[in-house]
Amino acid sequence: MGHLGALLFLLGGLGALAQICEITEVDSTLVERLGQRLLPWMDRLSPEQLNPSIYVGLRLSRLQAGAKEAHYLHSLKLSYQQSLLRPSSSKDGNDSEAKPSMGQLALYLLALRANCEFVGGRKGDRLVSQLKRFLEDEKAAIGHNHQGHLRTSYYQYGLGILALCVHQKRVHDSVVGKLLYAVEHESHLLQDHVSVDTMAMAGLAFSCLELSNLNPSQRDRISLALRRVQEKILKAQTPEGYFGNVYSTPLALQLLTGSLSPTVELGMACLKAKAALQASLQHKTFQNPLMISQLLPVLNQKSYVDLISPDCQAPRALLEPAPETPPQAQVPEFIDVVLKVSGVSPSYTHSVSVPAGSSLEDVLKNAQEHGRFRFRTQASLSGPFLTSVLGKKAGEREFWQVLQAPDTPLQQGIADYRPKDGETIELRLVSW
Ligand code: B12
Repeated sequence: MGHLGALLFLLGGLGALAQICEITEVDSTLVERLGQRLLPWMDRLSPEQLNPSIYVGLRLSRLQAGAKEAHYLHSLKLSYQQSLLRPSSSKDGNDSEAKPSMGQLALYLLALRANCEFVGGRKGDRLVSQLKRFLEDEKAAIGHNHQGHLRTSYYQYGLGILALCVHQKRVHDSVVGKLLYAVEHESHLLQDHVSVDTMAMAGLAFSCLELSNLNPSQRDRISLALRRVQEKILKAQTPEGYFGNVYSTPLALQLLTGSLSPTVELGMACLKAKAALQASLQHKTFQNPLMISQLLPVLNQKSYVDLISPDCQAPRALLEPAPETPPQAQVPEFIDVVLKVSGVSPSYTHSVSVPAGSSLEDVLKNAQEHGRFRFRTQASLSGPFLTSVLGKKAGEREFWQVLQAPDTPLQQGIADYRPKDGETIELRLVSW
């Protein structure tokens, strides 16, 4: 067991293990810097750019954005109510604005709860019915034999159940049953890079159901599934200490923090994860606002499950905008990046020259401007999602995977990843 194990064993005896997954000693300037990175996003109020996850993350943190925050929630309410409650095909035939997905509606409901509101009234009830309908449709898509495919994902399915749960809205046992089955049999949840995130989200939904006792006849099955999720996440710990990868670690820690069955093994794993995460904060690994929004609650010892009874009076420090860094007047250094596309014919390989520090999206734009390369993206809460390359659109259950050649999938999207000189980036059409 070693010294560390012995210490944890002792702490366990003292009942202190439950807090061992909590991150308490992070430098407050590092946390503040994370919060500051969210501020510019709070000025982007177009329906495409509004992101309820940012609001949730901030409210569960120890930081606040002053008047901006209330204004942001107001914009979220206007946008989500308008698009969700508008009939599917408006009279003017202009229905080009996509309606929020199941997961986006769920995040919106979490945002309301983060402001200590319960959905209610006629409009609120319609949103709840809509989310329940989404879940019922997905349940039907999975089918009796559990072999069918969801239109969204188990991640969004879990998010939907969690959002209804924190509003104390009961969903049918059969809806919860599909998520339980998926965790019990797990094959559907194990899609490489997304499995820990999905497991964690399912676990957060189960934690909420367990605490709220909304589905009493499934109580034992829920507790067992929760333990199973915890075990799977612990097994997915990398040698560096991350659960899955650095970006799934915040959600995993949200789940483990609230664990009702702390063990020595859990304590050791969390200590390692905390150290790894703290090192990554020093290295500015968290730039994406969605990722920051999932991390901030963890740095405040909170999780989405705390939205069952949020503390809206807790003191939070006011965020000041980050001081502007003066633009550098140097002549930019150029780098060469090789862009390779497989899965299309004729195949495509081309070298692109861009200023050092450019994002992969800049590389793609440059290739498009100067050659036959073509690409399209769709806005999402994580940023621009690559949907089509060289005229080939990813079909159902397919996506354009982004890799560093020869075979390493990137852990960031095209807007965030900054290739280095001489690197080869491959875009590969794959099924999931
Ligand atoms: C499900 C999922 C996928 C599915 C999405 C399709 C589906 N079945 O729904 C698939 C497998 C296709 C996928 C692909 C990718 N993913 Co993914 N994905 C997720 C997951 C688990 C849930 C997303 C979700 O539903 N959110 C909730 C809804 C309400 O939000 P949304 O914005 O409406 O959801 C859409 C976007 O998230 C988009 N999407 C999914 N992944 C990514 C990644 C990026 C960078 C972008 C811009 C968009 C995007 O698909 C969702 C459905 O339409 C998250 C986990 C997490 N912690 O957030 C990872 C996550 C967002 N993905 C990630 C990554 C890295 C990718 C890839 C870049 C991997 C790669 N090397 O190719 C690709 C995207 C490439 C591209 N074409 O642009 C990282 C992002 C980390 C970061 N730094 O931002 C996450 C956090 C996983 C992780 N721990 O590494 N993903």
